[in-house]
Amino acid sequence: MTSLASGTPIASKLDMQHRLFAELSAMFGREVPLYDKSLLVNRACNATVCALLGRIHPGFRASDAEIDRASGERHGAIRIGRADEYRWVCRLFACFAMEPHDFYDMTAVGAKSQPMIATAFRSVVDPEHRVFASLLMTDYFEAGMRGRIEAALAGRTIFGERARQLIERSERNGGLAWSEASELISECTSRIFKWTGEAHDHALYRDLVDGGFKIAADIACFDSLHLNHLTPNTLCMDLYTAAMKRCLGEVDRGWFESRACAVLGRLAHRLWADSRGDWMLLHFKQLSTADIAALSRAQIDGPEIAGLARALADELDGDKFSLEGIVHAGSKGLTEGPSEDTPVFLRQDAYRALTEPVAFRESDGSVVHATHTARFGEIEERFYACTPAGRRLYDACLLRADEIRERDPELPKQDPAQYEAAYAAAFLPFPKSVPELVAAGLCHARFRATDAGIAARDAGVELPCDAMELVRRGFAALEGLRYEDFLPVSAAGIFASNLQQYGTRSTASVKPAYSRALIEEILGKSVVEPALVYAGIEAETRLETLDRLGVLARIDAGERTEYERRVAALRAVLASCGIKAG
Ligand code: OOG
Ligand code: NI
Repeated sequence: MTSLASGTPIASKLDMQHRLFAELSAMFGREVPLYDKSLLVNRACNATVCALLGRIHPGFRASDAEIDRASGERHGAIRIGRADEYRWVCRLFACFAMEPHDFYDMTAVGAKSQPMIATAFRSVVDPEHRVFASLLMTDYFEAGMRGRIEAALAGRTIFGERARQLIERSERNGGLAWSEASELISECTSRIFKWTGEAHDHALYRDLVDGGFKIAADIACFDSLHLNHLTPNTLCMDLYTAAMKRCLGEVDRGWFESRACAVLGRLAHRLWADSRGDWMLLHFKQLSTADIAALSRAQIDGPEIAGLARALADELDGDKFSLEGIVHAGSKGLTEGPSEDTPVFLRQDAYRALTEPVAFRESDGSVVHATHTARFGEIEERFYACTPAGRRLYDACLLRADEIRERDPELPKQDPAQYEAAYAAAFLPFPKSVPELVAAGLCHARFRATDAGIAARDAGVELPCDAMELVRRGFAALEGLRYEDFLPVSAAGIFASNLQQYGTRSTASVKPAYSRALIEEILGKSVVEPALVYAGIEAETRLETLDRLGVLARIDAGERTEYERRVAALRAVLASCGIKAG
């Protein structure tokens, strides 16, 4: 452990990150009671999935701490008003080992456009939490409105003196002592990201909302970077969304039980067929391949599944889950992302934005009591990272899936089974298992030599030099890389869909164009290209595996050069973030 000049140990930035997110989650739970309830619902659903796993793998038991970890928050979203604030946010997250990843231009997504550009802060090599941080582009607006927004933002101070001092100290010393880290976390939860229920300039607020710019209103008239949402992780999206519908009073108990039975039955079937344990490896980071290979397997029958569904329904009927007295706008009822059977990128769902009271302080000293609708509750389930070819195929499938929704917007409600089948049909071109996805060049994986492979090499067996052939014959193994970023394109859709409002159009005389270079200039830092990281990890582990199995010298020279180029690109990214390779 490294220490400061005083000899005090430096806090691990990753540990600080876990603490920050635990405390943000506690803060958000106090601010938004429905979020707190949704965490309970999610935990109950994840515990049910773990119980199912325990039946299928009789040796498997998840401890309370493991269920907590699997159920925790995975991302948050904040919206920022000024470029200087954006740079401070970047410097703040760097104290928690979170670097900007990817450039999202929300102004250029057709009808879903918003006056925002964005990046996501997360750690490069050990991502657990992430924050989607967008910046309002005031030059998207005509001069008059632009001036009003900038004036409303000019007076605010998001980062106080102490927060800035701590960030600078962390930069100077390479980290903070725990006492300082705790202070910085408390700056985050008591000021920077705290919801105050106070705003200013109600006239501007109304004009922005009436003009369709609800997101700009959520930024320009407030004095903190309040969290828009925090998104926990589910082990089974369809079970969670059914449970939330039940708790929000949208469906009756009979509907819930039959849906839970169907969903758990489908999952049981998948887990049963998954002899390599890919699903468990993806959903439980703490489990190793050896742990999973050691698990025994048992059949589970219909009545047992019905029993699990009934027990969950009983639990959700308890007082703890009662939403009585909590105002809400219902669930969105549409899951974004790939179909249920296609394990790429991530799936997300949400409950709709809540209408909350806000007091507007006016310049003449008066107070206007009004409401604000922006904060919503999301949930996510993460799958595998796509290659560029996988991404193109995803985009093409999504286009077809969107057509199904547009053709008949009522279908998901009227005939969920038919809608699900049609949505899944749109994603048929995707194979559904990790080895097939990797073999088709659609998803990334990490490779390793197996004991059998090493024994064969030692025995002088002539091994093939194709990595997938080595996997097929058991000399190597692969593990899909989890996707750690945001849903392509649909981030903009997420802004819109939770507000029940579609996109915006620039009112500037010439719509400005925004670029990665611009966001890097604002941040004072280069933005990590996640595609290089996924491809680099895959290339590095492919080369290592082939080398360990003694076949590296036999692979095609062009292929080898390409993998080495990808490894060099990964190293360059890591070096630019101050991370040592290896
Ligand atoms: C951010 C929207 C993006 C996601 O999950 O894609 C996002 C926002 O609404 O501010 O959080
Ligand atoms: Ni989100």
